[in-house]
Amino acid sequence: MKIAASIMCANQLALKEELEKLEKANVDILHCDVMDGIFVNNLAMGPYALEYIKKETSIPLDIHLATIDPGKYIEMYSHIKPEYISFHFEASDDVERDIQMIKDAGIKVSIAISPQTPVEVLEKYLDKIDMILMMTVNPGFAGQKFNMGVLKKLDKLKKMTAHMDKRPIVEVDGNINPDTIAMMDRDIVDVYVLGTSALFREDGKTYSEKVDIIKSAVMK
Ligand code: S6P
Ligand code: MG
Repeated sequence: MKIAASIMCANQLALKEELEKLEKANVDILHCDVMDGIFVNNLAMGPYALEYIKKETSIPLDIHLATIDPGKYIEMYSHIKPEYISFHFEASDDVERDIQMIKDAGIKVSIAISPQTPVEVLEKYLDKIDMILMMTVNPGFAGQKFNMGVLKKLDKLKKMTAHMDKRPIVEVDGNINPDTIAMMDRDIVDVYVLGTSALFREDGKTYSEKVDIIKSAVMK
């Protein structure tokens, strides 16, 4: 199990302190949303911001491109050298090419799918990718409600990958908290992205305490 923190949800005026607190809380991955105002109705995290973040932290980055034209953004962000780049299946007009572009940059490949996209679209790419980003809310905004339809998709994905010696890891993103974790089959989920609902809302607890709460919810 790995814990990722969605850095778009952190206090953008205190990013340095936020990164220190996330490191102290042993967060495994920094999930970085990139939004273009077209694929989703929001804007987030340009390359300059991510360059500073990459320099400042030892936590590996996972860049989530919620954009049209993935190839353009893969080119724009590859020099940051994240561990993973996820592009949206729905946005790609050539999935094989986008996979190859990420591989050629020496970065691990992930395909993201929105809640309404059937998981079967990933079938022919399963042995070519390192991660699947299963969106549990519509991409675009923090603070949304968990999409229950994704539970069945996770079950299907478990069956689809059961025969594989080494399946891609699975990351869930959107309204991840102890209640939604309890509903998921945790055998198929490897990375939990925490945003406003489990980590960044102020409630008097430290990030370490909140990460521990999530870890024990996963273990239950
Ligand atoms: C949503 C984005 C996510 C959010 C995160 C927010 O478009 O891809 O990464 O930042 O899911 O978490 P929460 O708990 O506010 O839904
Ligand atoms: Mg995301």
